[in-house]
Amino acid sequence: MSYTTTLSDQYYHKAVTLMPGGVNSPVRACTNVNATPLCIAKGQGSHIVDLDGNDYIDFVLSWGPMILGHNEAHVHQALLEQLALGTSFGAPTPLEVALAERMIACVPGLERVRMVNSGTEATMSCLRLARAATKRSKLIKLIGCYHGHADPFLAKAGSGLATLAIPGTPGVPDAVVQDTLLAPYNDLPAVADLFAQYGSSIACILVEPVACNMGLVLPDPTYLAGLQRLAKEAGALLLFDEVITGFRLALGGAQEYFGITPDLATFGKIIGGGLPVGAFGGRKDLMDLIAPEGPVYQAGTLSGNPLAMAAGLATITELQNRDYQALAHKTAAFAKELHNILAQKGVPIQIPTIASMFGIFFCENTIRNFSDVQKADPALFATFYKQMRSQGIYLAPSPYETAMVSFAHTEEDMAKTLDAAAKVRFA
Ligand code: HOZ
Repeated sequence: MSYTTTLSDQYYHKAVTLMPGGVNSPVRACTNVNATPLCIAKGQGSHIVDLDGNDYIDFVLSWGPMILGHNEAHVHQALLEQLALGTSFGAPTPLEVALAERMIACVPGLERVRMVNSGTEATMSCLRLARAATKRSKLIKLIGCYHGHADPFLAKAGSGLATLAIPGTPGVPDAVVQDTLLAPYNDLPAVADLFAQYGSSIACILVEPVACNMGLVLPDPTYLAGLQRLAKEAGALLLFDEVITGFRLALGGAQEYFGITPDLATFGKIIGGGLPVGAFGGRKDLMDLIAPEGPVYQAGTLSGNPLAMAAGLATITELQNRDYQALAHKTAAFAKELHNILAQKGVPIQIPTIASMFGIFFCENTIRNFSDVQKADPALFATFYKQMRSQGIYLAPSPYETAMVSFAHTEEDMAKTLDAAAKVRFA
């Protein structure tokens, strides 16, 4: 393919005169890999096409939602049908009831659910509920986990904050993050220490059950059960942020995959089928505290938006017919080959994988937490990213994000990606 990005670059140069950094979310600016963003024209299946007509195999998948691939036929049809009926009413519709019913049927710990518009909104509302239910204010957050951009979560967070090396952010009052207690991921003694020190004021532990926003970091086999035990002993709640893992690790998300049922959980991405959506839910006794059933206020004009509900419902319905294990096997086989190809080039490399996700870390050490992640070589990552992109392979432009595989990725896509990796030069 001839790879020129003239039109993408033109758009980007106009965009920087109109929007901060020329983007609507920081990581996609590609600054840390010393590249400019591609402007995307369309997507179909596992491929996207930029304005210049370059075709890419997409391992970003809109950062997670497009598990069926782009423009999937059932989702497309569901959206067309709803479009003809109207796009927003700010009132109940059958679709939101159908999606709630489907989610509750799939996710083990979900007895009640509230739809919102983004993962950030879900997680900030869920924290409010946890604080109200326990009448406590502090939360334990794991270093390198990312829970959206609400104030209490912007302490040593992953994703864009890690990519741009922003430890916290101006604009968040000290008093707000004082209630955010931090512990390294996969370190149960550190969490036990926090409970020993602040036990009676800790409302909850909030965790990505698989950390997907500091690259991909898997929980140690006993970690999630350990967090659950520590929370329970202290009368605190366990919150799973399943915005990425929900309906990706399995239909029942991390709760099904690991057999651990949290008190509350948040969702986003896949449940909107590519439209803006979020949700939080869990134990009925806790969710009954949400207004108007209870006193904990939470609201939204576009919550339960019928287009988003239609896309989400069509996606989950289709996922119920799909083979998650086969997708996991395909991803694991690919990750193993990719590891071999890169290791043969003499670069240090770790490719952790779980279900349909993999991480890319240019380092020797196995990855268990954020400080391990920080030992990876950013220059090698940037070299890899740019050479893969110029060969038609679209990866997240940051080692602090996770690569996604969809049901639409073919064996040919995977083979082409491995061929491209074999051609990357690091010297
Ligand atoms: N922070 C999100 C990924 N983990 C979204 C990044 C983006 O949309 O640019």
